[in-house]
Amino acid sequence: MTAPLTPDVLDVPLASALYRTMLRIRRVEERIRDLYAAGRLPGFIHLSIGQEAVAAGACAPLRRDDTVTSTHRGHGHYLAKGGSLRGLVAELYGKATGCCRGKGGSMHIADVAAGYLGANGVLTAGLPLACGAALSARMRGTDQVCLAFFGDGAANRGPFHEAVNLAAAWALPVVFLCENNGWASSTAFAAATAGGSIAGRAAGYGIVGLSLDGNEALTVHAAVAAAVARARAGGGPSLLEARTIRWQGHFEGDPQVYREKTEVLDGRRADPLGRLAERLRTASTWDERWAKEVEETILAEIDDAVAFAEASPDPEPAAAFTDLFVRDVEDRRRPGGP
Ligand SMILES: Cc1ncc(C[n+]2csc(CCOP(=O)(O)OP(=O)(O)O)c2C)c(N)n1
Repeated sequence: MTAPLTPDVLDVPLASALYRTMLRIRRVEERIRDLYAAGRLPGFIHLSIGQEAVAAGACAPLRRDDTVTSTHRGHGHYLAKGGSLRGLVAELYGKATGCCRGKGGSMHIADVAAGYLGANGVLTAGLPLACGAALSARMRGTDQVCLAFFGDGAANRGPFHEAVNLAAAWALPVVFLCENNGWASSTAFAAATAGGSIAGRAAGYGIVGLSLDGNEALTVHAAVAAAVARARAGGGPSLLEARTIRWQGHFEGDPQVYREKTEVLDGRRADPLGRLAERLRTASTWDERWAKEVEETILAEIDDAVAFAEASPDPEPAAAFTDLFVRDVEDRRRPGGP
């Protein structure tokens, strides 16, 4: 059940691409953290700093027309799925140019064009949606796969079992990916979770279950690539569990009185970015100039997204009454629509 999946031979282009995606997520979220602390962003913010290997490794094997459902901690998932950085940042600012026209905010980022069916403030709500997306793909005769991200806390709610059961019974093309960061808000994994593993529950549904080192991007990539291939070929769902560590509080501003400071220090030692850089270095393929260029490009892109968001207009008050029903969305898609 524990996956021996880290490939021995390094695929340098893949490792480099994953590194770039992870660094981009890290730098974007650091900026979001600072903007939030400065009072520039409204609402609640949940960051995934330290967990970037899961987002990057899981989304890389997906096609653009594959779909993803996400959680309240979904900025990294959105960026890894190919979402718009400008759209994300403007959405966090609540601006009309945001990917949800400023009406979603951090916990409700959605972008159908990018195959990102939505972050979700309702814990576990993405799992039944993933079954719907997968069933829709089958009924439309496509080979699209849906990947559902969720946390270990979410796995203890009823919809997790309903969704995994249905997907298994109907052999739906879903990859269930639990991002187990050891905590559900302030509740420790062990305190609320029977059986010691989320992946172990797969046996009860007769599907493949794998527990992975979620700080190893290449391991996550290999496991998800295999699960996606299986789902695409009609082999049904898989239940993967990527064990990782969240470096920040549950939400920005969380005083984290429930955990030892040493845990975050351990997390920093297991830094998925550092590990991947080390892997490239050991293979003698690390290029300082390349790394610097990647960093600079990312920082410039973030500056651009922040400037774009700050210069963008707020939504018109009347916009509160649009996008409420699917009809609105269809009207807009029609040529000459509003
Ligand atoms: C149905 C529901 N119940 C409770 C909450 C409150 N809540 C928000 S996040 C969270 C814990 C989530 O833990 P986990 O699923 O492990 O994800 P993580 O925050 O660790 O990424 C809870 C209980 C909620 N949003 N929705």
